[in-house]
Amino acid sequence: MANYQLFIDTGILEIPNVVPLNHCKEVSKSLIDITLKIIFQNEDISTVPDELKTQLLTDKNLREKYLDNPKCVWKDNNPMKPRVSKNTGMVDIHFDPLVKKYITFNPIMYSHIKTLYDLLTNRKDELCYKDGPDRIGIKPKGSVDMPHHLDINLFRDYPTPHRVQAFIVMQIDEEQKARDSGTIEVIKYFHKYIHLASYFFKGKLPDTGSIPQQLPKNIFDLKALNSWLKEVVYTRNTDDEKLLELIDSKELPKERIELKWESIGMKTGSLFCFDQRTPHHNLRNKSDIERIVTYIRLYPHRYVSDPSVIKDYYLHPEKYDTRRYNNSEEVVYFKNNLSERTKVDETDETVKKCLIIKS
Ligand SMILES: O=C(O)CCC(=O)C(=O)O
Ligand SMILES: [Fe+2]
Repeated sequence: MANYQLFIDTGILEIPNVVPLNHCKEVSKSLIDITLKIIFQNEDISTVPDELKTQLLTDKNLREKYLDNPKCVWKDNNPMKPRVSKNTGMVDIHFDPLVKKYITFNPIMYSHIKTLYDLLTNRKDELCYKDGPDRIGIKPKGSVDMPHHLDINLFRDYPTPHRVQAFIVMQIDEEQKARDSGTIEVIKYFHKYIHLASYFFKGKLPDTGSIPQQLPKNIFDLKALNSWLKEVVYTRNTDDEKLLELIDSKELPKERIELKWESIGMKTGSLFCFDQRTPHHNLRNKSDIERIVTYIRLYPHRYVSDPSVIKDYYLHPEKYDTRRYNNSEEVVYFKNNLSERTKVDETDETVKKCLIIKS
């Protein structure tokens, strides 16, 4: 059994062997194929050696060597509009048939994430895809660090429940140093101190209200935060009534925990979950093996205001501008057989829960 308590304590949890390796391999191949097809549909990439093809996404020299239009990786040939970002690696593929088959409605994955929500909220609830199916991520060699961020805003009310953010690793170089493998880097235990961090960074970090909130390393200074926690918070060395109240408002770890960025070495087939209050970003990749993940955004049913649209996101994505399905390159590329791609088995128990299909 997975050590769910570790998630509550540290804010992160890796659960290995959620998807068998042969399925991960099939999915990875399919995701690479589709991404290359969509991005390079007007180019002939047959002469590019197979092991270099995904590096066309990150390597300008390679594109100049092999492509008629090396700028085709950008929308409108504009480098400010990358079709696959070199730092996030996120690709707008939502309806890959193998992802649907092995990942999106995977009952084991579902049950782990449900257990975490139940523990977090102290209630029991089924889960669903409130915003439709999520994207995938591909980071080939040459990808760079994603900006440090939080997917909530430090200075605003956080949505409740805190989302259990999750992805499953389809492919990663397990031999490569984590720092150079494309994996995620996080600050464990941050969720225990987030209310204090919010106080500490007020007036230091720009308060724009935007989500994700960027945490530039020079301003989001962990060394300064750690010293303040040590010298002011844990010793209660302050006359500030508001701060004292804040310190007492939540139970802090008895011994102060030094907050630091940590890259998380991971295994193919693992489900990785992190508390939404955890700062994170994925990393550069120096390996020949692409880091490929499938993101999962499940929410408890009771946070859905209109259950009738959930099923529709999946079955009629072309109707929805909201998640950019309507204009997504995937939906446009497959418009003639989109229903084939998005069709689901409405009798499957996990599909029913995830899409709130009433029997
Ligand atoms: O790819 C990752 O490791 C994390 C990406 C990310 O920022 C997220 O899932 O919110
Ligand atoms: Fe994120």
